[in-house]
Amino acid sequence: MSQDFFPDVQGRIPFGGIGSDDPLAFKVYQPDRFVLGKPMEDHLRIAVCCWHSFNWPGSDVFGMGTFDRPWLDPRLDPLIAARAKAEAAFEFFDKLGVPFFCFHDRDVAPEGRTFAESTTNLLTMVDELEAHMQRTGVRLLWGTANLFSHPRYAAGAATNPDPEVFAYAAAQVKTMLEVTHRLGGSSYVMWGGREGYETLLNTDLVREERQLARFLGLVAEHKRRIGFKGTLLIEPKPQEPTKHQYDYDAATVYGFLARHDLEGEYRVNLEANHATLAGHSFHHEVAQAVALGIFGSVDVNRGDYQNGWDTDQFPNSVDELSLAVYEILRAGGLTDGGFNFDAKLRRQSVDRTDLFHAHIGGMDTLARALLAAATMVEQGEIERLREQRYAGWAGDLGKSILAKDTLLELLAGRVATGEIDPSPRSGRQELLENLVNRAIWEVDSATDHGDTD
Ligand code: XLS
Ligand code: NI
Ligand code: NI
Repeated sequence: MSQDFFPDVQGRIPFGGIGSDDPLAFKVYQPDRFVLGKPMEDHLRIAVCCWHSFNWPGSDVFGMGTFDRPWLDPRLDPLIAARAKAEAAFEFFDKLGVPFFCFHDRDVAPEGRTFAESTTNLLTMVDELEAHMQRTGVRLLWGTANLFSHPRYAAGAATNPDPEVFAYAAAQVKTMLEVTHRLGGSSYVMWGGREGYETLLNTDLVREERQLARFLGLVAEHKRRIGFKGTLLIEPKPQEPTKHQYDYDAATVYGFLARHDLEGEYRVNLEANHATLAGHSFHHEVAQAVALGIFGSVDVNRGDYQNGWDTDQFPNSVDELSLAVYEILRAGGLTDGGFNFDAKLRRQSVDRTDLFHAHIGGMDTLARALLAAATMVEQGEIERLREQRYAGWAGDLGKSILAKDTLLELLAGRVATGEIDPSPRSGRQELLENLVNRAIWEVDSATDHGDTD
């Protein structure tokens, strides 16, 4: 089959520059443009996700699918449909020019009547994916198992009250981890969509925590057994579909890992809209994960400030993303992580070409954010002010406190004599915010002039 599923786009989406009025050209994203010593493409490691973009028909809780997706036609034989879906997806990746994709087992292959049949379907499709990957050069950023759609997982996977469900989920993750390894994935993601509760009245928190820790331990052990060198990632989310999810946010995940001796085994895959659902900014989640040493990868999207659910929209705010990208650059940049578009179209975006508009806009937003963040790093003023703010800790008093060379009594004595008498200093927040805006606006004028250094 070599159907042209996206006939409106012939060949690769070109770089048009900020002055271009071609809606199907990048305005800022230029994969080979050098930023802080490496190509933009390697900074951002952009991935397209298979679930929202290829496996979702545009349905919501009130209505059926709206999208024009011939590969999702329920009248097709499931494996023929899966093949067409893979063709469409790789045609899209290739035309868009992204280096990576991500998928769940069930996004690419239909669930069979038995576990064995599901696995056979998956492995059949993995052969196809492998061929597409070789043909196009598109690589796997991460793989994951869908442990939330099937009715068996209604009460959770690892945290299910029934150990048989735990075992079933374990079998599914084992298979998908091996598939990810075989396809050369950079990492493997665990999103515990239903690892939480609907009501505390039927929930044993102590047991469920122990089960989840055991599950994560088994996965880490299997990773070593098969020699998979990629990173295991936990994707925090506070709720939805459950009322409460155990992997609430980065700090909660870190506490859980530390409590269960799993530190060093897992990092986090942070999603922008999950941060806002947890009552944080995305900037906070990234900075917190970096501070805890568990930052791994990003699911990039945005929420709607008037809605309380995961609207998973494509990102379009350079102001917000610049701050998150700045934290990532400060931490040394992405290593095996990436920016995966875990984002979906609106239900009225029924044309197949809308998928291009969404990704082009998201990639340009990310690229602009990268340039702004790189300017902040290069100018160094924000870091200088941050360091200056803590300068006292490099002096004798600060050092002796941290070195545990002091006692409350000694400190109190020095304060009592008036030797220590602190005076308030400006936190300079407005100045810092102006520096951020200046970096963003500088990018504006640089791209206006077609400056490519
Ligand atoms: C859902 C999650 C999910 C994970 C992968 O909210 O973001 O899409 O990224 O299972
Ligand atoms: Ni996600
Ligand atoms: Ni999400």
